[in-house]
Amino acid sequence: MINLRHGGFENLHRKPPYNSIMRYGDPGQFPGIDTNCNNNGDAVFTFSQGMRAPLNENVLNENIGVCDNIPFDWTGNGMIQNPVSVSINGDALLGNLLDSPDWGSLILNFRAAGSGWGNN
Ligand SMILES: [Ca+2]
Ligand SMILES: [Ca+2]
Ligand SMILES: [Ca+2]
Repeated sequence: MINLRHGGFENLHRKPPYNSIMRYGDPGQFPGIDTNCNNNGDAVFTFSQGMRAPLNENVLNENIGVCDNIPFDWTGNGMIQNPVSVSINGDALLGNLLDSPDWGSLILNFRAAGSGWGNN
């Protein structure tokens, strides 16, 4: 069993900074995580390291994109702008979208090793 929700520490979906197979959509569960900061999956299936900067949907800077200062057109209008206000996770709300360090939250539920061995 793993102790993760689809936004990592929360149930908020489709957060671009949250780069994990736990995330719905692309990047995320089926396309894999984004390894080159273009916000599309690259067929790498792993968990988030929690190292991406938050994205505040009220004041997004398209010049710096989702990581590595690679521009991303969040508003989809063909122009790289700063600032823009737009919801980028598929809901109608503007909020601060946070990455989440999955590896620290993973709980691996091993059975007690060796139980029943050599003592019957
Ligand atoms: Ca990518
Ligand atoms: Ca734009
Ligand atoms: Ca939103």
